[in-house]
Amino acid sequence: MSQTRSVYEFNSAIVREPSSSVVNGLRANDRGGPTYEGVKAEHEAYISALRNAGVAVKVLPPLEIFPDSLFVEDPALVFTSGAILLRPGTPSRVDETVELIPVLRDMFETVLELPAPGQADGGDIMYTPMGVLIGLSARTDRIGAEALIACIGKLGGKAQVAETPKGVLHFKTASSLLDDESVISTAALADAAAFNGFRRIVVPEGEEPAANVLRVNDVVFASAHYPRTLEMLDKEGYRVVPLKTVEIEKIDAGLSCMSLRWYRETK
Ligand code: CIR
Repeated sequence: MSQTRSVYEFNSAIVREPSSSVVNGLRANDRGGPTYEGVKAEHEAYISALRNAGVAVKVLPPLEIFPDSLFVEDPALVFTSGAILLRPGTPSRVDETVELIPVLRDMFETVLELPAPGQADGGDIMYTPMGVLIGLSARTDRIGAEALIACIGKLGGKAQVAETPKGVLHFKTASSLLDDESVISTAALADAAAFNGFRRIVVPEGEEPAANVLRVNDVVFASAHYPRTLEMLDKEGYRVVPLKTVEIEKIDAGLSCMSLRWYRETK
């Protein structure tokens, strides 16, 4: 996994189309479910943004029996050197991994499996130039995190455990990598030891969901409806691509959740 390119340089991605069952997606607080049409529109704009950023996107078909399966980031983890099938930490999502096995075997020479009994969701995992951070959460337990560190080691990488703030679904719900030196997070993660050595940008109070941005090559995808965060990122010199996330936020999702991303080496 030793590489000279940035961890946010991607030329390949996998996404999965939302199914009409997305209206029943998991949520911690019910503020009314999303509409299928609304999610679909946000998903289509996201695919276009990935393509505009120079990424080849493989679009998988919808899976009616898995309402949350468009959040393809959670059941697997991908690197240039191989893929890891995770063990999602919530019962209704566990078998999403099965659906990904043939896809990943087709696209990667090496596909590892996180061993039982640990659990880990991709939403808790952040690539950084200093190694991979694995946030412990209600979805990712310590056994899963330790087993994942071993899997990442087999692919030539290193990883360490971090803490996810209480009441937050995933580590990356509250933080994201912006560039090789900088992270953006909510105030709850602003002093996190995991980010020692990084420049830290904190989203304004009231705009917490805006901490889930997605750096892809030269651009930063950010939620379109958090004006103070958008202005901050713009002032910091980032090329921001604002994307609507109103519907997916109703089921606790953000911009990183909707893809698996990696740099595929051509032989
Ligand atoms: C879930 O609770 O699993 C979905 N409703 C949201 C998943 C969001 N995924 C992510 O942040 N990586």
